[in-house]
Amino acid sequence: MIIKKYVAQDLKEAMRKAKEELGSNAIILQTRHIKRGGILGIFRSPQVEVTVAVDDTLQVNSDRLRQDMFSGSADPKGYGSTGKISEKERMSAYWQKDVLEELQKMKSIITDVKSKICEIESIKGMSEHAQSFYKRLVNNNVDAEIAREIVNNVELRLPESKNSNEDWAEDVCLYTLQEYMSEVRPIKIGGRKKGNLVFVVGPTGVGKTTTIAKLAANMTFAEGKSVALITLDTYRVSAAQQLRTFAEIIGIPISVVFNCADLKESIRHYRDKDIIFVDTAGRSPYNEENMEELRQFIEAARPDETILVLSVTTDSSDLVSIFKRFDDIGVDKVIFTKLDEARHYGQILNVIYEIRKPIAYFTDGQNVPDDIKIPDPRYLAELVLGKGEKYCEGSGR
Ligand SMILES: Nc1nc2c(ncn2[C@@H]2O[C@H](COP(=O)(O)OP(=O)(O)OP(=O)(O)O)[C@@H](O)[C@H]2O)c(=O)[nH]1
Ligand SMILES: [Mg+2]
Repeated sequence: MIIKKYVAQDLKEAMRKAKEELGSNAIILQTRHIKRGGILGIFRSPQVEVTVAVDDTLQVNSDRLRQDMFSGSADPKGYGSTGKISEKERMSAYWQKDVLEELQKMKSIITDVKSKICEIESIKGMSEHAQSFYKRLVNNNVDAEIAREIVNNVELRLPESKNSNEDWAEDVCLYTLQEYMSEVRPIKIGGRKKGNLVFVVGPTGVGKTTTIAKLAANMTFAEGKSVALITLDTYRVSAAQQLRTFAEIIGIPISVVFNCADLKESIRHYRDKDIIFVDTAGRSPYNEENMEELRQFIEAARPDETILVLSVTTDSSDLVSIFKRFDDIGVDKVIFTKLDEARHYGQILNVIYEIRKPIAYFTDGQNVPDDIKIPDPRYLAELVLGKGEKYCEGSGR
């Protein structure tokens, strides 16, 4: 293993230097900003120092080895302790790398084939309908095990005599799917309780602010409720401005708060409103500091509900792990966004199956306030089964 440091004006330049010397297999171990030059620290220009490593026995110079082999260079310099390597060593390094790559590919093919065989085995004895539903569910991103459980239930509900009726079988499948996603709980504000506090949390860019604008507009205009907004997103100037613009258009008050004391004060200030939405900064759920800060805001505010916004364009397993991180601070329900940007919807079922939380809404476009809906379980079931052309090109959405 060769480990070297390179200093340059920026990372790109430092990596260019490293790759020029060590080849394209150089791996970055560490990067840091350093200050160099200048008198008494004045006029110092920041530079970047990268520490890179390469495996000098095999990978490092494989590109050069290839070049040498094809160019027929008999005596390349700079390899091994003697500064030279023999033709035999070169050939061996070259083939070792290729063989390893091939083995890796074969391993992944075998894993795929194994899981396909398991799949076929597990649905072999089932009716044609059940097998076809299984394929449809898996093709729509439903996790294979969940799909198997669902078609098992469908199979149990399909009496022999009705087995041949395709429409009826599909209805049974949709009904079964519906049961898995039946818990729909939009925000309810009624009665005499005022100052209902709703925190909207989630990773970056999933549509938190836009969704709050849609909800606030609908509650104000369609339901005649009094709404106030608070934003904790003070990290980007444009973020607070984005919500402020929505608030101005809707004609509702908004506060931008920087700390827990201000937050409590704003909540007190809006205590006579029917509902107060708190917009939070989109932060990585894997950043402990971010999550701790959010936890402190939530502990200070003690919201009536905390809603996690998840985009269906995110992979199922990521959605579940995002949920788990946010659930540390307590999540009551979820909103799925960007349904219009997805082509398969099995991830909705996968996530709900795993997290067992109600769905409050889904959103299917950028238009405020129209593109938000209270989910109908039947409709969700149809999406998950890949029925219809809900959001596909040419469907007018
Ligand atoms: N296609 C589509 N775009 C959406 C939807 N909801 C929001 N967006 C868009 O997604 C982008 C990000 O939306 P924001 O509301 O700013 O997302 P955010 O979660 O508040 O982002 P941060 O505050 O930066 O974390 C914007 O361009 C929105 O118009 C949706 O349902 N469908
Ligand atoms: Mg936002």
